[in-house]
Amino acid sequence: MTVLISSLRINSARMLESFSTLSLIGSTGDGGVSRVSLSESHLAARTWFRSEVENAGLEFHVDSAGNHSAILPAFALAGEVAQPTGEIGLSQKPLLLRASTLLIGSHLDSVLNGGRFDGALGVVAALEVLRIVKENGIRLRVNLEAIDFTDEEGTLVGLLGSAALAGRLNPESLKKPRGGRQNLVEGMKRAGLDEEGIFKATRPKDSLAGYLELHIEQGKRLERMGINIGIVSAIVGIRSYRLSFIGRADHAGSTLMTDRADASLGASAFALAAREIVMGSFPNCVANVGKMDFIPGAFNIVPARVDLCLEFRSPDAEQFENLDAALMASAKEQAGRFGLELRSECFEKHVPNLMSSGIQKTFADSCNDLGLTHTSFASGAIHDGQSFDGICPIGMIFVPSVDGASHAPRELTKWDDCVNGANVLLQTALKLAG
Ligand code: HGY
Ligand code: MN
Ligand code: MN
Repeated sequence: MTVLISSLRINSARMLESFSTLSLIGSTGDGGVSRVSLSESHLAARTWFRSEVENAGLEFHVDSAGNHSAILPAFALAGEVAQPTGEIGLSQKPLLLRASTLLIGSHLDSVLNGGRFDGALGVVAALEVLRIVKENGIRLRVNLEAIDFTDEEGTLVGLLGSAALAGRLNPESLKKPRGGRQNLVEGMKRAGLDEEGIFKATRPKDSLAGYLELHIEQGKRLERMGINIGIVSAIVGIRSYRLSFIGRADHAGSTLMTDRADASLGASAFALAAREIVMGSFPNCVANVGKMDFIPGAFNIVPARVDLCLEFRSPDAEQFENLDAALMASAKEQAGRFGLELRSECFEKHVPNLMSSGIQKTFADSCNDLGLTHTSFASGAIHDGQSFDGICPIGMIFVPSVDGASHAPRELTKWDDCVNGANVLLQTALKLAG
């Protein structure tokens, strides 16, 4: 039976069943999920993933960074002399060539009380692509690998699994992870991982043919424009700091306002100043103060210290440095204004990355073949593909987010849009791997 490859489509009902089952794992009951990296619910999702892979008759693999994969090995093309890998004689079985691998991935971990589509859609779609290729007996020159990367969200480190696989993990980022060293150690223990093993997950650079990812947009652009598919042109760079504004604990009642070294004032003034700086001088960047811990933290004690979690992002490397300098200068200024000491700790930095123009074109061809409208823009969220920049071609597509919502239980993408994205992923993987 010859299969017209361009006519192949994913099995929507099967993918929906997978996605719906996955959405129950770590469900917060309000449409969202909470599956923070290496938590029990995240590990339960990985157990589910393994059963899906094995039930689909695909090879299961987990590496020493905890990345979970389904693998569909490459097949020797008829008449091609293959180097058998350990098989005696020229068996009729397809030979597993020492081929390179096209990775199709995303992540099963979520942010705390997040949405059920962020990452999860990309993993179930990747799995569905391998199922379709397998059940149609399509022979590809490369291995196809659907992969769920460890700690994409940075609850512990950030892009941990993909950076480890790419050989780009900075040892410092595990020594001083943005999610806290103790949390990382406990997570690794729950998952049966160890630091040394994580660094051993590196793959040979020439073993990767490329990286593709389907993801929800997590913004309003596609919905506003009424367009089916976003072809990602670039992914922003990201930097995170912990800033500590240090004052002095005092009695909240008997200490004159003029006598206080109130840490809350410096931290609060900085949060407002950061917004002004970005909106005033860096309009295509963003900054976020996602957490402030007041220490000791009581009604009647003037805050001695406030630890503030700052994250900022830029699509442009040079502008990034200027934004970093402007924000740090402002933090110093606000600390000085209220007689506070400032301490800063910088966590992992990811530079902005361009997506492969070749893959962008192949995505566009697939959209056209499928009669889907498409546009191209940079991603304001970071993604695992950044770990592979300069190692293999990387490409991403987005599908619309209803009201742009994400990292919240109201995160939603219409199922037809999910199916559109998965079909573009399937057709593009076949074009690139064929
Ligand atoms: O934060 C992000 O950009 C992504 O969702 N990890
Ligand atoms: Mn994501
Ligand atoms: Mn996310």
